[in-house]
Amino acid sequence: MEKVLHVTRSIWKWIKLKFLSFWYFITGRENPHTGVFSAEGMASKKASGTLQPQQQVVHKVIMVGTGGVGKSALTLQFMYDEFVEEYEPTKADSYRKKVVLDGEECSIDILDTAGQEDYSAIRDNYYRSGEGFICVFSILDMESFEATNEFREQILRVKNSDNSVPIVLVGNKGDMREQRVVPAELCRQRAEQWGVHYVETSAKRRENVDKVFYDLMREMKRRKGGAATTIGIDASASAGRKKRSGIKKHCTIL
Ligand SMILES: Nc1nc2c(ncn2[C@@H]2O[C@H](COP(=O)(O)OP(=O)(O)OP(=O)(O)O)[C@@H](O)[C@H]2O)c(=O)[nH]1
Ligand SMILES: [Mg+2]
Repeated sequence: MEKVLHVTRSIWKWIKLKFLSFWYFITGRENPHTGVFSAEGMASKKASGTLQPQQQVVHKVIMVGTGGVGKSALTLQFMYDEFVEEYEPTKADSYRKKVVLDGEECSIDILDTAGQEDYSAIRDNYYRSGEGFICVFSILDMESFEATNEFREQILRVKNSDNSVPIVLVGNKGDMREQRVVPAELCRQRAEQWGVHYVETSAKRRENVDKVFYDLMREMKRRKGGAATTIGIDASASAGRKKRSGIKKHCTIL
């Protein structure tokens, strides 16, 4: 008898849960048991501009610059606190990390692109999806510095913008400053000309790495205002997972 009662209670509980899930789905209300919104509910919340915890803001960042300047090294330091000495040219790698930006939890998507010339034709497609760009050169390589102008022009062209795309100019390999060939003054001038921040980094020593990403995210957040990109519930769980598959003038020297 007790067994029959137990089975009946379980079936009743199951029917109740299914009914409630269906109810929350069709009304678009938050299910207090799961914290999950229906798709419709999410859309209306997004339109009203109030982001719930499950709908995190995502900042989409793209690493650009010529081959060998340290785009991957900076990305890997930011993601995993590790420095890779060996040079392995990138084709395209994407990463996602949950971060707390000025007290607010959000996510950053990083697309680490290929600097080598062979891949230049596919850059347009990548740039289209970017909201902010980290334009990297090596302070040991004048050509890589010169090339930053072309990267910026391509970004502005693809984004159909005059100069309102968030960009940070980064001079990397700061740990080898005694061998520098790009004068710091020239870097500052270029950043001033572009109206962006200039930061000198060392991916090897993890100097100013976080600053680059956080400065850019702040700028992106400021410009996005209410129209933030959001991700759904399932994507927000992928913290730290590698998914292989008018600006103030500012300068930071180490
Ligand atoms: N000393 C020093 N070496 C660095 C630094 N950053 C990167 N490197 C080295 O420079 C080489 C190239 O670095 P990558 O990060 O692979 O360069 P990349 O810009 O991603 O190159 P592509 O993927 O071809 O576009 C590697 O051997 C790194 O170890 C740095 O801050 N200091
Ligand atoms: Mg790379």
